Amino acid sequence: MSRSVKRLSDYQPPGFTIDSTDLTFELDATHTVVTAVLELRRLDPQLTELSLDGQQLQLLSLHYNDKLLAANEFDCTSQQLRLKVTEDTFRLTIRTQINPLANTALEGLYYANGSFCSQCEAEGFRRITYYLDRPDVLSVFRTTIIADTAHYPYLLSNGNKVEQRKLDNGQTLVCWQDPFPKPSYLFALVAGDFDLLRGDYQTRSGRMVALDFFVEKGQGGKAAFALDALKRSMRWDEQRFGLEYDLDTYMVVAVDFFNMGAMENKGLNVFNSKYVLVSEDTATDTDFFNVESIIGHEYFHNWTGNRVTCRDWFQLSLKEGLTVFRDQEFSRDMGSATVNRIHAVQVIRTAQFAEDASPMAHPIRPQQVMEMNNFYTVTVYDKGAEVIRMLHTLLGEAGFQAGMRLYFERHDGQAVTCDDFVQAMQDANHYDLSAFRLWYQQSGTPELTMQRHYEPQQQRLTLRLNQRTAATADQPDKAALVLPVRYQLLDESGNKSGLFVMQEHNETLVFDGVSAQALPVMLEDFSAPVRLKHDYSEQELLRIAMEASNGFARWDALQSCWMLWLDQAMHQNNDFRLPDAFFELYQQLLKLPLDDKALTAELLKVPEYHVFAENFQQIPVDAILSAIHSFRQQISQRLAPELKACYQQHSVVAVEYNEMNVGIRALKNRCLDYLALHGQPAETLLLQQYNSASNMTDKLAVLSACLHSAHPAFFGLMQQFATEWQHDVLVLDKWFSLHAAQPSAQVFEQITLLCQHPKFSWQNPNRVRAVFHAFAMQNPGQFHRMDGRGYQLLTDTLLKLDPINPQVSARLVTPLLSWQRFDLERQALMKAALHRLSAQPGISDDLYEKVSKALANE
Ligand code: B3K
Ligand code: ZN
Repeated sequence: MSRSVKRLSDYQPPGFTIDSTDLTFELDATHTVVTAVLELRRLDPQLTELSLDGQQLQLLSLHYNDKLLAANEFDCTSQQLRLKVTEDTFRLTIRTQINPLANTALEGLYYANGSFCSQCEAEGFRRITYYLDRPDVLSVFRTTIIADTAHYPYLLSNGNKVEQRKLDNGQTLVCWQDPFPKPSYLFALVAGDFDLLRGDYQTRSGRMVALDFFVEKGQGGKAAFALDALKRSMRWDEQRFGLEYDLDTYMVVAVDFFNMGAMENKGLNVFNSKYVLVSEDTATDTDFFNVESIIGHEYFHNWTGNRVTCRDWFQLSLKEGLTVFRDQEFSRDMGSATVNRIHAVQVIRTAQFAEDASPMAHPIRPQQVMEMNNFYTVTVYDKGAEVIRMLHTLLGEAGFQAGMRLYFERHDGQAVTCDDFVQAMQDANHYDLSAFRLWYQQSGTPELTMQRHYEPQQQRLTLRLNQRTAATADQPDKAALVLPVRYQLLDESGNKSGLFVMQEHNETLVFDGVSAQALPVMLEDFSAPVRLKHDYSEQELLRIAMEASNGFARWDALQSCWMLWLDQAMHQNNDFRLPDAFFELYQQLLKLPLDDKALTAELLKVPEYHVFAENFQQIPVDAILSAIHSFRQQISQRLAPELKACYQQHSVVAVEYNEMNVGIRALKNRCLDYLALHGQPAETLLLQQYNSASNMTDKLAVLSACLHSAHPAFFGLMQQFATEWQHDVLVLDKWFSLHAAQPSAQVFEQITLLCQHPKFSWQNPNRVRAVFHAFAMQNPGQFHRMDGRGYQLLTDTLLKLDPINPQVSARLVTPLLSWQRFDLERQALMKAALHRLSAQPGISDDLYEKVSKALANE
């Protein structure tokens, strides 16, 4: 195993490039032969040796121009193919053999569920043929696929189909040509038998684009929403960013075996079927939301990622941060803007802040990497999107769009860096962004402290702001960052709002002519990804929650209240009672919900474990869980009549997925979640909703309400659900997850049973995640058990999974890495688990990189 670390500072431009890549695949599940004809060109005349990347390839033959090379004329190791080169331009013909069926890592070309599928980002192409497998080598691809017609009627690759013919031996040959030069990570190949759902789209310049969705046989009807979402994405990108699609066909294939959500291969997106196939009876509103947002995300990559790509993998946020920003803006325009922002902020405050505080801390542009797949992180993606959002805040929509135009004008067809992007923003706006660039280099979560000082004589309010970023595992020293701080001053004499751009460690913001009651609401809409420490009292926070015009500010003030109350609950041994003013606020929301019902449902929610946990350096697991339990009990008891009335008022909703229906369902099901705590009397309500539900959102809401309230109806309903849905694996995944989140020791036997379920498969990432991600992330009580059983279960799982699929195992290990954040007993147990992993011979680079970092400062 290589175990070598690559550094951004070692970047060297490529010495050779590949002008054209002509690939022929003779497909066979276990013996696929790939013939690659590469036209190479030497860029650095000093170089006399060419080195191509390769992994797990069997070389059959190698030609230099027309000459077959003998084994002693090149050097072929498991990672590389090296040969001496004398000419400036030459052709290599490389024949390799691969075994797609044995490829359970699902990286490169793999065979699963009767189809061939590929995943090349980040470095999977080298598992297909020897190549310059790096994003700054752009080549024009032509791909010929030959396969058995009966089994694989559809043979797909990037670009336009230029040839299709039947061969004599029952095989078909199809040839694709992609006119846009692209790096190898955007290559894709799919072969199989599918249902095909077709649509079309007329671009604003009048070109017709064929939209083809390939999905599992019999599932075609479930792709209609995704097809529509694609059309909405195409329209939106034209209207908001002025960007139009560039090929004649846009294909989406949905497959069951996939390591992540989806992949933006040029003209041929591959999706996890979970993010394409939805219908009201099988998918929840959240599933619908995710389909639309991921369809949008992959589509938006066509410009931000494909037309302009990354110079090297350290620049990943160039395409991911920007494309997440774009998909968030798209979702915001499609649904409740406030709730969308709340959800995005929650990802930052839980998962991203946790990553910053972990041994895996890294800036949005990492400086060193062992396994690139480990850096498709919430930091690179979501914090990356926050950095783009800050640029948008500083420059405004018009300035930002001017920057985007200049970026494409300068760099269309190129592989560039994050600096190139910021430079385009800077030059288009004549705005000095030199200090801002630190966001790309510095990891960690800044803490912004605000102290108020009021002088009654002068009617002057002074805010003293201080920013400080604590050392992270990867970087000891931190400097001051540029923080755009949006604020609103709530004052009887009228509200003022504005933007304050903080640059130094300490700055002051002065408001004149304001009353003693004036209340500054800082960091509105989470205008910078920081932790805000303020000195508000409970009363003031509740005032913001009731009076602020901005829905996000109201929600955020309530979040701060919950932290105060958790603190009090912990100090009062759970004798703590939530204040009357809080109940009044909830009462009002239940009686008179806001127009935005989804926001009302968010306001009525007690934060989850992870939200509370992220506010502690050392996480008091048990205290948090028992406080959450007590808060929920108090709400359900004290507000029973209001909850019931609100539930009943909103119980009839049309099934269709749209903003209004989604909001009503969210509100109704929030009430149900509290009502389920009423034990036996709630049973009728629960069964009634379950049995009359016309959609999966309402059905699943009953199951999860039963789960949260440990309601005895849970097991009966789960059985009923399993019988109803045993044929549909995507629905069954929800059932797996609910079982794995069960907050009692029974969960261990249950998980053993789940793994023996006929539909469970260790090879399928969705199944594995449904069980074990749910267990490790949604079952904190059992995962963090003091007897170590939870950690042990996860470790056993990782040891079994790592040889099968390292990408999935390296993702699942995350909760064990942060052992330093727990009490000493748990620390010892978690470290023991990590040692078991690191002692395992042959552990993957993926897992090794994370485990070794976690154990580095033991
Ligand atoms: N670019 C892909 C992610 C590839 C992950 C490689 N391990 C999906 C996306 O961000 O759109
Ligand atoms: Zn992406």
